[in-house]
Amino acid sequence: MSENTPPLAVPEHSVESFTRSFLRELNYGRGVDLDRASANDKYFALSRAVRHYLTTRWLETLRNQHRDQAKTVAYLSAEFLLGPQLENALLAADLEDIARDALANLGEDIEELRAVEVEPGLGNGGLGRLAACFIDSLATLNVPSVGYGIRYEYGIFKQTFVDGKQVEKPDHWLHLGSPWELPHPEYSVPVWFGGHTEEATNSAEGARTWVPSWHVTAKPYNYMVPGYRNGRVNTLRLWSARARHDFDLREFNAGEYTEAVRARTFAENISKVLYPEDSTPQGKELRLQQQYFFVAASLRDFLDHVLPEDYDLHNLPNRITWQLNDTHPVIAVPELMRILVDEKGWDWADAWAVTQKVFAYTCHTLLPEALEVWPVELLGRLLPRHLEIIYRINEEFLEEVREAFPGDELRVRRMSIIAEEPGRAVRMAHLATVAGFKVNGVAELHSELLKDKVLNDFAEMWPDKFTNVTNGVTPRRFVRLANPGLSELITAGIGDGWITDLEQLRNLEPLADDPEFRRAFRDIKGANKHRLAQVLKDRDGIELAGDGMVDAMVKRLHEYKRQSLKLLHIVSLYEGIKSGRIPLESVTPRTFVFGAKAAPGYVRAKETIELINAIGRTINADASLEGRLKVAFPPNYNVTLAEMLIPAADLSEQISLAGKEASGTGNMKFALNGALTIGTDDGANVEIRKLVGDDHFFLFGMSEPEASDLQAEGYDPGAYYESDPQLKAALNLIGSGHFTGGDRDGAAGSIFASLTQRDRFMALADFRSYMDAQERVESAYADYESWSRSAILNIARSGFFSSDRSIQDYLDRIWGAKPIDQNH
Ligand code: CRA
Repeated sequence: MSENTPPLAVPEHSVESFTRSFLRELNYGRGVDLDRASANDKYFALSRAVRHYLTTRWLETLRNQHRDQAKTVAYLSAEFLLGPQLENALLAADLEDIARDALANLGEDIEELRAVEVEPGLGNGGLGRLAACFIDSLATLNVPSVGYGIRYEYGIFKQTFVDGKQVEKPDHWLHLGSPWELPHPEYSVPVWFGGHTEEATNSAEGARTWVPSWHVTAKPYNYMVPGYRNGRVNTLRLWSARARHDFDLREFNAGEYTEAVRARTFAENISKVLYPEDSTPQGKELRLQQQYFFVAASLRDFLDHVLPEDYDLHNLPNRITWQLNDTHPVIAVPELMRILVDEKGWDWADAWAVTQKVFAYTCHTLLPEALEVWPVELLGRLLPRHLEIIYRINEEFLEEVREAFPGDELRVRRMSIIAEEPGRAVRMAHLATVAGFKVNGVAELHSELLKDKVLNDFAEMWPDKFTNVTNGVTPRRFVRLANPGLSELITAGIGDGWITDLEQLRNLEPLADDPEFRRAFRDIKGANKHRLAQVLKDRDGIELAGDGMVDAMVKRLHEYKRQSLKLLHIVSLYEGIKSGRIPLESVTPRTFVFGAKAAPGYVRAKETIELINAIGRTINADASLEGRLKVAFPPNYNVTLAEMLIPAADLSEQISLAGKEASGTGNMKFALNGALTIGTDDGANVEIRKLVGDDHFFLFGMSEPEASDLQAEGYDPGAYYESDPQLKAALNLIGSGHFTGGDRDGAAGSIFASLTQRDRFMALADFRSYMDAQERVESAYADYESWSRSAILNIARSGFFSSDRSIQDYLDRIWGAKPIDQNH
């Protein structure tokens, strides 16, 4: 569109105008009358009508971006766990009431149409959801930015339970189409793989020529990312892989029809499915193909299409930061070097100087086994030129190390980008740390541990490179949309400024002492529990324990997160009641809610799911516990369910072993919705506790230094088992097969053995302290008046955990903080 084209007008914000848009979309877009329209037709027409209101802003944003050539943040992420789009678009466009009324006038219920949407589950857990919160905040904060990722045809699997065991079903989220994506099949980027390298055709120092052997085409799908009512609509650009040509004609003519089609399928596999691993790297070739695929397309997109043709790339650091969301996109580093040296003919030193100023790296883990490593053989076969570039980066880097620490060859080996043992492999976190101008952790404790442990050698060499940006969550989705009752109450109390300035929640503090306000808060919590109870009943036939406490542990299933410790608490309560040690009347009525997917290949995690379900079955079927204890484990925990569940929770379980959870973001969502946390001193729990205050947080367990000391001394879970009779009784009950129909060999036996013999994440060591904290929870909850005061204070003091604040920190500390050499 030329600069002079008059902008489209935003359609009028009225029921009439919206109705017209809706019907037009139904007739022209779907080719049906209202009478004959399916729910999907109506959902599409509704979504498209909402989109009209955002499109003008979107085009404006793109036009301005093109005109201003302002510094842009490109968020490179293999995952964006977006959640339902319609509600967010309605909110951003300020159309919630108008759309509801328009549909009601036509005899339609907007809630029913909303239910048609299949959420795009293009992420595993925290990391992917964080990316989605960040692009929301980037748009709301008016930052010129673009998200780049992969349009997986299949997102995170759909979890079902069969006999209590997890069974994965493919998530074909696109089977009815998606009204939110705008494909541009005519605009595509080739991505090359394989082959060999040859002597360069240009004379640049360090150049080689890559002669690749096969390629695929990356086709973009654009998604609107609307800011909250600020007129900005950013773009999320997800790439889909297509075979370069429909058929190889030679093969086709020779009668090799199936062979030709097979090659096509092979290429298109690249964007077929999200790897369902969380905090575990997938050393699979296809995974590396995915990474290079989206990164190469994204770099090309920016360099060839966003920048003006005559742009002097020496100025790139003023124009862009590529933020690397964990190591998944790190192959972008050698890719940019390759473009600058081999294609543009820059000398190596010039190219490296620019490359080092445009990438910043966020690390999301502390588990050493979660750091990505690519075998040299694999990387060299798939991307031979990139491997050469990595070798040279490493050579020069190790020279620097030797200069800084003469004679310290052990250090050189530790820091090398290339690991020698067990096989030669590229350590992607090292490459990211060497190339990035900043490296950040995702919570204070995590960033400290990165500096002191995981990346300690690097922090000693470049102390200024390291910084912290504590994670955050978007208050639009996780308070305003998920909890309309609470949002209205807050707005009635302090105005609606909190939606974009979450620190304003502080103004709620005095209201925590107002009995009226507390009563209103309790009513809302009660209504949210009823809403949850209804949904769980309809969806899964699950009953809650009356109006009792809702105690929630929702997150990926992982040993370090310690769902097993939660089970030990439940079983110990149960055992205590059954043996008469705990009087039934003294037990707080409560429903333990779990939500957790296990990676399909993670056996222990799947056994834990089986055990949760087995324990749940036993407790839920026990008539004597009716109205006291329930275990609810709805399958397929996702963003949609999170929005239903979190607002209903009283207690938030954040019980990882200290030093293992990088941040956690569920913990923030719960606090913001007025749940109290029972948690270890881990990840962002540390900051939550500091802000809300010790009196309003149930801390338990070893600190990180205590845990690592105990590990170093030699941890013996057997000693805890033997010395704590209640712990022993709970474990024995599990081990005896009591919950598994007498079966001691399957999940129950395996988890019993692993906890008593190895207990890698020291659940047994923290058991006693956890039980004590649970007792404090019970007595605090008995005074629900004072509990609700604490809950309100949790909300009032959690404004820090807005992703708007995180993005502001990224702007201050990373994207804008480092003065960039204009003259380079
Ligand atoms: N699994 C961490 O474990 C953190 C998120 C987002 C994780 C969480 O503690 O809140 O990232 N790490 O920063 C990760 O994916 C590759 O590492 C996560 O989601």
